[in-house]
Amino acid sequence: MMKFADLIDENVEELAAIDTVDAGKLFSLGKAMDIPRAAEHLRYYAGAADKIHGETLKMSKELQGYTLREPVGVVGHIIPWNFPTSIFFMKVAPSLAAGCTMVVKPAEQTPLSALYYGHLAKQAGVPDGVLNVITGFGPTAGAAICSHMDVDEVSFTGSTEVGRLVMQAAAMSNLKPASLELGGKSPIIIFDDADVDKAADLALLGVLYNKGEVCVAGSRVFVQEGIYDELVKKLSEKAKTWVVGDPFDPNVRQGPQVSKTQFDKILSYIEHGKREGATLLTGGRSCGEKGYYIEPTVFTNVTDNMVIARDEIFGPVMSLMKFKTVDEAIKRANETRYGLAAGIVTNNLNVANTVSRSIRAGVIWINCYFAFDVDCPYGGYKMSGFGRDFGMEALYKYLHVKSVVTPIYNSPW
Ligand code: TXE
Repeated sequence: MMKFADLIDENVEELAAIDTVDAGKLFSLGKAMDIPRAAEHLRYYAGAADKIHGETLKMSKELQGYTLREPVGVVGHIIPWNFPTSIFFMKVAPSLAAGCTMVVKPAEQTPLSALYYGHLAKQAGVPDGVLNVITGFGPTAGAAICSHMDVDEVSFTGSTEVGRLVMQAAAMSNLKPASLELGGKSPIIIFDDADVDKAADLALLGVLYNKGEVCVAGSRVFVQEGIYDELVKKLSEKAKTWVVGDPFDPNVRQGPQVSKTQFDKILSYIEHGKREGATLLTGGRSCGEKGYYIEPTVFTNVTDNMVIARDEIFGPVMSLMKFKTVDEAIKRANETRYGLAAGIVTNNLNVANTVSRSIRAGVIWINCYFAFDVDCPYGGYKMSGFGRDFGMEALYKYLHVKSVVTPIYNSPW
């Protein structure tokens, strides 16, 4: 795994370029974040590989008992297209360290880097048959993994709709455990005491990062009434300076959407928002003559029941909403079928503590957003799924606990 990480470091530029070509991701970010972090994740779990152990049990009878942690066996990993490298290693690194073998299916839109990683794994000395990359479409290759009788566990990241199918197929075949990381409609709550300039930057990044194709995108922004007008002004100014264009250009902050399907879906949500009566503060259209580029889009006057405030758009579209009290913010932030992430912007410790414990979501970022770390478990509540990636939680996901028991004396047991 250490050798595998070194080979990734040696090929950063090429790997970042592959994900840019495949997914429209910013080359600069791939080079600085996605690819080096893949190597970091391999090293983190490589360090854990020789520290996997069970416990000695205090049994109630005259028995001696201990647990072993054993690899679950063959794992099927199904990867989406928005982070082809990061999600590949989010799944592959802990399952390799756990001692599992695996079949990895990248998304049909972005299969190239996964194939490259298969090649690097071989070069690094990962034995044949341990890390298998199979490209293909969801309903065929993906579904085959989920219903296969010899796949012992499936780990899926993708849409909530397909998450249901994955679980169904797992249940109907060999009852393999499934972990699901699905969609989101995450809130960012900005309180009156926030620095308006910084809060506007955070909110914009929260929804525009990776052109909004992020499961934890902070697409519902709640702003307390005292700073609402000032924040709206700042957002409008800043959104206009956000450069959209060629993802290889270092000055560009937002590349093209991944596919025509995604591009059309986002534009149709924008039209829906206009029809429902939300006000377009900025953006709202595609940009340029060619390619799937969409303007950074901010809607104001959004109500909680509008479709743009409820559905995952998965694009550069923010819904801005005003609130009065802490209780109101908590209640409205929780009024979603999803529960992946939430952001809180305040300097008031009591407010930060209260809100972070009251939001039903797997990760809460206080005065930051996208603060991912390999040591920090990550996953959903509610219809955002279950099971945790990252941290030691992810390693345990790929390990069974086996109990071993023996009598201490020559007892009648
Ligand atoms: O996802 P799919 P799509 C959300 C986002 C996006 C929407 C649709 O809102 O607009 O989903 O994207 C494989 N059995 N997210 O249609 O279909 C597929 O081949 C097994 C959020 O591209 O869920 C791909 O590898 N596998 C999300 C993976 O599932 C199947 C990231 C994801 O594709 C399958 C992506 C099947 N029957 C989209 N059908 C996040 N949580 O980050 C498809 N797949």
